[in-house]
Amino acid sequence: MASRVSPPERRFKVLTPAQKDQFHEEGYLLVEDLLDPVRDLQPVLDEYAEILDGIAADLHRKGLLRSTHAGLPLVERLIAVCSESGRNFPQHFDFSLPQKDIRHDTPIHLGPAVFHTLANARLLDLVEDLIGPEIFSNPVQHIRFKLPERAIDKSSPSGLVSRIPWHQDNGVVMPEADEATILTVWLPLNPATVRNGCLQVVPRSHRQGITDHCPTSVGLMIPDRLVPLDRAVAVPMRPGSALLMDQRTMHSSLDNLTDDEIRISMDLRYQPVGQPSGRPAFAPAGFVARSAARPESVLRDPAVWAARWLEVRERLAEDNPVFNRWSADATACA
Ligand SMILES: O=C(O)CCC(=O)C(=O)O
Repeated sequence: MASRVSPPERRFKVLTPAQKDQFHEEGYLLVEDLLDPVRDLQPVLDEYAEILDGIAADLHRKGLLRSTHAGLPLVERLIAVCSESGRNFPQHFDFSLPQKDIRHDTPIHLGPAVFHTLANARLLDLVEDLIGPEIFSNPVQHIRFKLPERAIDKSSPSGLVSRIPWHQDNGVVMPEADEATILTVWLPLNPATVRNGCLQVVPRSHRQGITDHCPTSVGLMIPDRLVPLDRAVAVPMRPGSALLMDQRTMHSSLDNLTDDEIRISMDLRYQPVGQPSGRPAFAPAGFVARSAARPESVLRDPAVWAARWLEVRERLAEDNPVFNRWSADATACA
């Protein structure tokens, strides 16, 4: 019987040569209006509205909420649920695992709408423009619901709900990926503004290698004195736009200074097939997202992706892998 091989993808160029040059020169590139917010992003928000529904019902049952706040739109409802319960739920929403204390029942959201965003054809066309036709979806990936200050649970800090300090993505993974090419694609699902905590980048900082990072409660941080802060540029964005970053570009996010907005974003990473992911503990959950050479290797089934993450969780609940190379005792952190 003939083997069933998927037809080759139709591919469209997204970037002009000038945009590619700009990316390589500056270490970042804003690509406006890449995706359609209604067609491409709303299904993800709908999936998260369902997750929140389950969280609210559970808290209400336990007597931790007076009402489930049903009927409120996603942002208003999440703020109401977090501020009234005094709790945040970053891990219930995230589509990756935490870097410590992984249990057999650690929450993780592995819905089809999230998978279809990771594998979005237009997004992959863009990625292909920079890294070529053999594309691996790196498992270092997150959704962040950046809450207003009043809704943050200060007893349980998380970089998924609060400001992220200066860092390079290359610094956040293990040295095995120092020579790899890992492209970060940052996607806001609603408007990212200077007031609600958009990203800021240091142009051309990708040219200087990896700077020392220090562990903090919300993730790894380059001490401010090692960051050329005078060159930092804030990058407000519309939903549907994409910010591309080199793995060595220094970036951080601003505080959410609003009272009633949540900045919602996905940060995704892609690299050429066959390179080390930088997070070996999660590597089996990465997948071939596009391949001209071996189209049959492309993962198309969200259920298989979800099952791989659950297998990784099973294994890591028994294991205690090392996730980072930096120590708080380093001279740079004093
Ligand atoms: O979304 C944020 O606030 C920070 C994201 C980030 O730093 C990253 O994707 O590496």
